[in-house]
Amino acid sequence: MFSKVNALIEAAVIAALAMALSLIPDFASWFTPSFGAVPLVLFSLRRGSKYGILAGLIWGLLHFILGRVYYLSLSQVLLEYILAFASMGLAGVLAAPLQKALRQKQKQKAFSLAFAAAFLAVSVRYFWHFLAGIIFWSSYAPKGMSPFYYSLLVNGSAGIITLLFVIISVLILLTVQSRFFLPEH
Ligand code: 218
Repeated sequence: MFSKVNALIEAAVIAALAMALSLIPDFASWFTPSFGAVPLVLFSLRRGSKYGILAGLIWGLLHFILGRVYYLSLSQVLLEYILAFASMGLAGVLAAPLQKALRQKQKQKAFSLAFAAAFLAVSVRYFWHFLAGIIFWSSYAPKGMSPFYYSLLVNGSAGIITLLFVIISVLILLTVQSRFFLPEH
């Protein structure tokens, strides 16, 4: 199922890197960007969704090992630390078209595909957090604010800032080292 040893090793390293970046900042602020999303999306665009989802899953699981899980209930934790993190690997569904565009030197198409992949990964992940926000985090909403708008505000802003960081990184890497997205082994 996971036959490429190089890709497996990369998945483990990327998950560890994403987890290390998740420790910034060192306090719970749901408005802050998820810096770990950067290596995860880049890796998914290099290796495709199967390895990307695996790396996302490991990233989510590392939160348990390091005691970084905010637990409200079992279903909340499964939604926010398993499903949401694994979803980030979905960026990899556009890896093959991106690689084709790069090989054919279609720079503009490559940029569009990478942006679409980043948008897909980040929006699916934050959709799960948005949903969890309405269902599980409503008691944290300021008085008078509906759980829907509270969750949209919190997770929408975190999602947009995260997407911004991911898009800037993709733009830089595609410009200076597009070979990253064309693994040889
Ligand atoms: C309104 C609201 N507050 C907090 C959370 C929890 N949440 C949000 C974003 C990301 C993560 C994963 C760890 O970084 C978590 C647990 C929420 N969903 N909604």
